[in-house]
Amino acid sequence: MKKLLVVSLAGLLLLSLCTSVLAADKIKIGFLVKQPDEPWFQDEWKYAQQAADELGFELIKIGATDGEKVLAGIDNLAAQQAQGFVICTPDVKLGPAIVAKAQAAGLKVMSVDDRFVGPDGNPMEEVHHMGISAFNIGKAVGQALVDEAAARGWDLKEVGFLRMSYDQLPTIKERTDGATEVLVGAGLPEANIFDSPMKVLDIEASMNAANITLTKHPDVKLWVVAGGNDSSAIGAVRALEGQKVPLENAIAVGINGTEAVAEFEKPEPTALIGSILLAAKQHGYGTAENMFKWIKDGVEPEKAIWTAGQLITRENYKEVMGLN
Ligand code: FCA
Repeated sequence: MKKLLVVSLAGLLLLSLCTSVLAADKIKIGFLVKQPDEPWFQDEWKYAQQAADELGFELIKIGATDGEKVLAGIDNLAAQQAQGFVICTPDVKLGPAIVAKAQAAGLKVMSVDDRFVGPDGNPMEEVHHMGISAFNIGKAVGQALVDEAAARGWDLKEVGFLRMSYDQLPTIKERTDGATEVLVGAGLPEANIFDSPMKVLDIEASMNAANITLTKHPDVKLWVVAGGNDSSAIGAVRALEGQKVPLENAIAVGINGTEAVAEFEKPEPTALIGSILLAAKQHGYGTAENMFKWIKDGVEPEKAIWTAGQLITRENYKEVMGLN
């Protein structure tokens, strides 16, 4: 009996030793995002978690809304013995500080969505990155606006362009630049571009910026709206509604797709007629998987990966997104 007890105790000990070794061996990867409340980032986390579950690593999600939280988050990852992290930084100028801190802690780092900017103002090309083809996606927004304006029989010379800009972030500037190029190319006069700088990238800031522009230009009757993402377009749509601009006089197209879906699901249409749906799975699952393989097998990810988008509208979003 005593022998049996000793043997089974030894067995238990071995088992617990094995599981703790296994737990210690499990690769840990951080995923830091700048706006954890935005549906886009919730999607990235969701897909990164899917990668963790399927590939067998531990994902540590950190909402990093400012520089302090980013640096504390990296400390936290180091304390938990993580081996690397993927980050969409709240400020691209933090790039050098993030890299230095990651190196000091022996953590691998990859950026997603917003590319780090170095002290010289140029993108930090040495840091592995996955981002969207921002200028082309902006052009797709411009084209969707031009097509809808044509379908409504509008003369672009009479149309005002609510440009919801956020020029301090290069990926966003490229998007609004792309939309602008197409609109101007199609005949929208430069004088009709009403730049509406946003203080932050959310719906409220977009609404505030659009309200300032709309109040200054009560003479403009027809409006097109483009911005860096869905929130930037949706806030302006709310401002147009608030200023009683009729639905048939306003056309807005967003980017991301995630927030646009909530607009499309409303029983009554709004001025947001479309959005460029981005590849959230690639950005969430793909970056986490790349980081995992880099840590586990030493397979270095591609230095820069640029993803595409696809126009979704109230009519086709369910089909395109497989929501049927
Ligand atoms: C930026 C924007 C997000 C999303 C992402 C791909 O980070 O803030 O909304 O568009 O690029």
